[in-house]
Order: sequence, then structure tokens, then C-alpha cells
Amino acid sequence: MTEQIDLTFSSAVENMGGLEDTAEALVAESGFTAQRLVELFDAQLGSRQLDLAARWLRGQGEGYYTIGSSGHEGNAAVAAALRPTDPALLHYRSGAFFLERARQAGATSALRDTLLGLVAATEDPISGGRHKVFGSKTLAVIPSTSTIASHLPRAVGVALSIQRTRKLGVVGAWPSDAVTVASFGDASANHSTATGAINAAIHSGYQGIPMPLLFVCEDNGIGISVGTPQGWIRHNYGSRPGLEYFEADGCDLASTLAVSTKAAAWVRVHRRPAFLHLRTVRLMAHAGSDVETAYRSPAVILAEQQRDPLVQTARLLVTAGVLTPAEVLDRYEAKRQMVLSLAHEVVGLPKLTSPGLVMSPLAGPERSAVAELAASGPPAERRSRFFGEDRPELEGGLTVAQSINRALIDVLARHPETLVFGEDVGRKGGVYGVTRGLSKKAGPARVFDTLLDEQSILGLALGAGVSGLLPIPEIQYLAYLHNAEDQLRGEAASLRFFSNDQYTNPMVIRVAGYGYQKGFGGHFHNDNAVGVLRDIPGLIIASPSTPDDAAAMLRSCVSAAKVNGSTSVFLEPIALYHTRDTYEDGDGLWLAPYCAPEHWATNHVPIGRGRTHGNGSDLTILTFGNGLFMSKRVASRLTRSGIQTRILDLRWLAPLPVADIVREANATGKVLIVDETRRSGGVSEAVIATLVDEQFIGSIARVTSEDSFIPLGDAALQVLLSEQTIEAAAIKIVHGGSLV
Ligand SMILES: Cc1ncc(C[n+]2csc(CCOP(=O)(O)OP(=O)(O)O)c2C)c(N)n1
Ligand SMILES: [Mg+2]
Repeated sequence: MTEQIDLTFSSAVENMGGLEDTAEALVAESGFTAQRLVELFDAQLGSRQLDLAARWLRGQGEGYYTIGSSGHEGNAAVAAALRPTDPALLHYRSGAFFLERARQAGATSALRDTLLGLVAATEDPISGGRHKVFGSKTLAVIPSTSTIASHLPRAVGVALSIQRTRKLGVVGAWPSDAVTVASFGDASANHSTATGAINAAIHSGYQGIPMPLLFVCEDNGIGISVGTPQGWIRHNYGSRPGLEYFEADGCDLASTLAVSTKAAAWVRVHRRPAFLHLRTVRLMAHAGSDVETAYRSPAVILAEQQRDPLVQTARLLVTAGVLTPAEVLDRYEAKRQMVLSLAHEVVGLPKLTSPGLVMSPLAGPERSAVAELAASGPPAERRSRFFGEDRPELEGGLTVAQSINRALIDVLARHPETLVFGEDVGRKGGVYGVTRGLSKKAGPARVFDTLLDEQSILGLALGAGVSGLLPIPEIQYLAYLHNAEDQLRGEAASLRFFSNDQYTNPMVIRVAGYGYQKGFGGHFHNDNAVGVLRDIPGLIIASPSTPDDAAAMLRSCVSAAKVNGSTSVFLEPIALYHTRDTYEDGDGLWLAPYCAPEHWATNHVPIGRGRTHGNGSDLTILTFGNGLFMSKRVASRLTRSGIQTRILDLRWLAPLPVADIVREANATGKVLIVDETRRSGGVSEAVIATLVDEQFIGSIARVTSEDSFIPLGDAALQVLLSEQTIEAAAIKIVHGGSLV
């Protein structure tokens, strides 16, 4: 099918004539030589022909993506104003930016690479056939998901990390004078993710924290079918203190170049955030499948076509005598032929043809490499600087909170690129004291308070991770992860998948969670639902219960992040943070000594391995978190009534310790799952499914919390799993239903 803009371009150029300008004047206006202008025109032509080829491929049933860049080709000028080493997180209409950046870097395959993405060929150098994304390791383009604006919190993190790595003496991924660029559409500018990220950038800049970040809003006046109110972007962002504002007609290459150059230079010099507003048009509808005439009048569509940036660049070049109309048309047709012949080449290339191929980037880290790294302690000199005379292994029994605190200090000493941050993490040392003293020891550049925005906290971690740092962000309460979830689910967990393992998100997200808190009641401080984490492919979920496991498991998660960029969620049981006694007041049995580095190898906790407590042969209890504490107490009472149990602490909710589950289940033939999360969507469902999958043929029962939110006060105990319930269920399964 012939596209209208294709015909309009040819007829507009044919009718161009007359030298109304001079090449010198054009060069003076844009700040670029005539030859560079022709190169940028080449990037614009390439981008346009890619859009046309995408539709041709779709028509052949060979292409799977038709969201194009037509009307946005002015963004070639933004690339030209930046350096190819400046980290870029791009809007999906960035074809011309991408081609120009490739040209700057001397990369010759960008047209073909983009086509490989369109046909989902395994040869696609960025995603390996998993998605059409603009991304490249060599071009410093970090691929973004299609969730609009969700790349912006990461962009803030990348910008912050540019100087932070230098400050810490860590090898960073970007040059020290780099500028981060992040582009997005006008409708996206209203998304809370965008407004949150822009706020976080201004908040940093306001405090004098370097934040070299250029936001580029490509304003085509519409988001799918919904118009952006006239002048809204300028009204909203044009005069924000702390956000330098630049605006250009994105359809006019010369002025876009001049303004982009000014904006990029401003950010590079001032290390503060700026907002570049490019007025563009959207040609050929939102995507190939979008029937624009359903919501836009023919007059509006025509008016947009008349602002076609390609026609305008052609006019600039022709009227300044740089190219003749015939030369422009030759270039246009030559580019069409080149792109079409590449499109023919990529049709039929191999696709991902097995689950294993699709999922290869989701594989976990190599076990031996994690074990080896987790066993290696910090240099003695650095460790003694951090701990002084108070080496934790000499402190005697520690609580879970103390143990995590000491383990974090060891991680900070072992890995100088580690950052620990979150709300109240720095000066106060965490709501529960888990990060107490860390900021003093490691310094405020490494352990610090953030603004109150979980989305920004995770975004900062995402940006730090791709910049050479090792972030350990804290989410203060599990319930408050949910308003930032996309950063974990959509960004952190999917990046390595969509970049074929080239970009990763090394990080350990500490989350305080679960119920049974005595100090602070109600649902939000006692959230016991983890379903939202358990189905994220590739995500590691650690759930330590005991002080010694907590320290060792933290080392495992950190090592996995270092070894292969794994993202882990480290779920800390608030109710056990300060627990000392297990059975009776003063017994001190929940405390555990801290393991000295020379014993880390023998005390290593592999990811996906549980821990068995006891060796009874009557009943196997499978549990985790507070469930371990309750089960141990119940088990001791059961012993008195002649029932001998063994308890498997799962320790990892993903990957589950399948081999341990099966072994311990078979050891008694009777399994009770003790699950403090909800009955629906809770952990017990996965454990039962594992037993069924593994063809366990004994008895299975489960006790869980109710499908409820947690109310305030003692009413919580009505819906949270209790020791009495566990005990009754244990007796029932052992004695076949008769309570004794
Ligand atoms: C969070 C989210 N909600 C909805 C969508 C579906 N969606 C894709 S593009 C789009 C419109 C974006 O408009 P704009 O930001 O102006 O960019 P444009 O396509 O106009 O360049 C929408 C709603 C999405 N991708 N992400
Ligand atoms: Mg738009």
C-alpha cells in the first residue's frame, strides 16, 4: 500500500525551487556544516524508510511492529547535539536519533539491526529476537520497555551515577562529563512515573547533587487518539524552577539543532536537569493498525503532513543550494532501495524456536561463581576500618536486625561500589535500626536517605546498576513496594530479557515485610502477600528467618548481583528483627553468632537451597519467615506428645528449594505446609504444586493466613496464621484426623 506521506514528499520536493537562502546562512543558524546537515538528512531519510519498510514487512506477514518515528525525525538533531557515549533512554519514535548516533560512532549496521528487531530475528543485536527496542551496548542506548515513562526513574539514576562512581573511585560505565538523555511523548509527560522522575531530578539538583539529565519531550500533540491541550507542555514545564527549559520546532532541523546544542551544552556544563520541548507531528497514525481517521479530521491529518520534517529539511537544503530537488529525490529513492533490500534479506532469518532459546537470559547465576565470591571477605585493612575493634564475630549472639546490619557493613567493605539507600536509611539508620551506623562508616555518598518515593528509590537503583554501581535499595514496608512495582516488574526484571543479557540490573532490594508486628499494627505495616513477586520471571526472592541465614543469604544475593547482574528481593521479617528467645523468655535461642569471613565458604547458603531443622520421622513441616519461628515452638510442644518433626525452612521463595522439599517430604511421607501468607496466591500453592509435580505420594495439608487484609490491634490475630492452628493441623495429619 502506498502511504500518503510518501507521495506528498515526492511532489513537495519536485516543486521546490529557487535559491531563497544561502548555505552560509543555514550553517550559521544551525551551527552545523552543510555536510553535517546532509548527514542528518540521511538519518532522517533512513528512519522514514524504516517506517515504510515496517509496514511492508507487516503486509507480508513478516514484521511484527509498526509504531514508527515519522514526524519525529527531528530527533536526529538531539543525537547530533550529544556524544555517542552519552547514555540514552529513548522514546519509541527515535529512529533518526538512533541512526545518527550509530553514524557518529562509526556503526554501519543500524538500518539492518532495526529491521532485525521488526522481524524478531535472533540476529537482532539488542534483543536477540525478543522485542523491537531501540538499544545498543556500543551506542550507550539502554533499551526501554513499552510502558510509557517507566524508563525515566532509571534515567535519573543513571544521571546521578555519572559523578557518583567517580566520587567513589569506582569504574563507571559513562565518561565523567557525560549527559544522560531521556525522551518521551507529550501524553507520557503526564504519567505519574514521568512527573515523579522529573520531580526527583529537580529535587537532586536543588540540593546541589550533580544531575546531568536532559529530558526530551517529543510533543506531537496527541497520545494515540487523545489530544494534549494546546500549550500544555510549555505551561506545565516551561517555568519550573530547577528545570531549565528549551523549546524548538522539531520539524525544523536547523532550529532543532541550534536549540538541542544549547540544551546539551547547558546540561553538560551545569550538571543540572533540563527539559527540551520539541514540537513534532505524528505521521501515519499511532501505529500501522491505528485508523487515524476515526478520531482525526482529514484537515488535521493534512495539516500535519504539511509540517513533515523531511519535507522541511529538504526545503532547507534545496533553498540554501546544498542539494538540488533531483538530488534529494535520488537520495530518498536510494534509501528506499537500500532499506527494502535489507528488509528482503532479514525476512526468513531464524527466530526463537524453543522455550530454552527464549528464556536463556533468565537463567540464574552460576552456582560455583556465586559460592566463590560469597566466600571472599573484604580486605582486612578495610574491614578493620569499618568495624574497628568491634568485629561482629566477637559480639556473641545477634538478632536478625543486628546480623543484617553487620552483613551490610561487610558488603560495603567488600564491594566499594555498593550503595545503600532508601527512606530513613541514612541518618536514622532505618525505622528498625537495620542500617544504623552505616552512613557514618561508609560515608553519605554510599549510604543515604532518599526522597519519599519508592518509584524513585528503585529507579535510582536501576540507573546505578547499569552504571557500574551495586545498589542495595530499601523499601520501608512491603505494602509500599506496590506503588513502585513497575520499576521492579517492568524494568528491573525484564531488562536482561529484552537486551539478551547485555544490560542487567545488579541489585538487592531489601524489603521489610510480613505480619505479627507487635509495635506497629494494621495492614500496611504487616503486609503478608508476596504473590506479586513470585511470578516475575528470573527474580530471586530471599526470605531469611534466622540471624545467621540472613547474613549468609545477603552475601549470596550480593554475589549473584556481581556474578551475573541478578536482581534479588530480600524479604526481611519485621517481627523477627529483634527477637531473641524462641521457647521461653531469656533462652536467647533465636540469636546466632556472626560468622567470621574465614568461615563464609563453609557457611555459604546457595540460592534455592533450604535448611532443615530437626530430624523427626513423623511429620515434615515446610515453612519460611515467621512460620519457622512458630513451627519450632509448635514442634517442641509436639515432641512432648510424642510427635517428632523435621522442619524445612524454604529460605528462598524463588527459586524454591525443590530438591530439599522433595527429600524432606519423602523422609516422613506426611507434609504440613505452614504459610503465613494468604491462602490464595500465597506460597503454599507453589509448594503443593511442587510436591504434585514431583509426584510426592504422601499426605499433604496446609495452614495459611486468611484471604484478608490485616486489621489493627489484636483483631490481626483473627486472620493471621497462629501456632494453635499449626499445632492442630500437625496432630490431625499425623493421627489421621483424630485430635489427641
Ligand atoms: C503505562 C502505559 N499505559 C498505556 C500504554 C499504551 N500506550 C502506548 S503509547 C500511548 C500514547 C503515548 O502518547 P505520547 O506519550 O504522546 O507518545 P506518542 O505515541 O504520541 O509519541 C499509550 C497510551 C503504555 N504503553 N504504557
Ligand atoms: Mg504524543
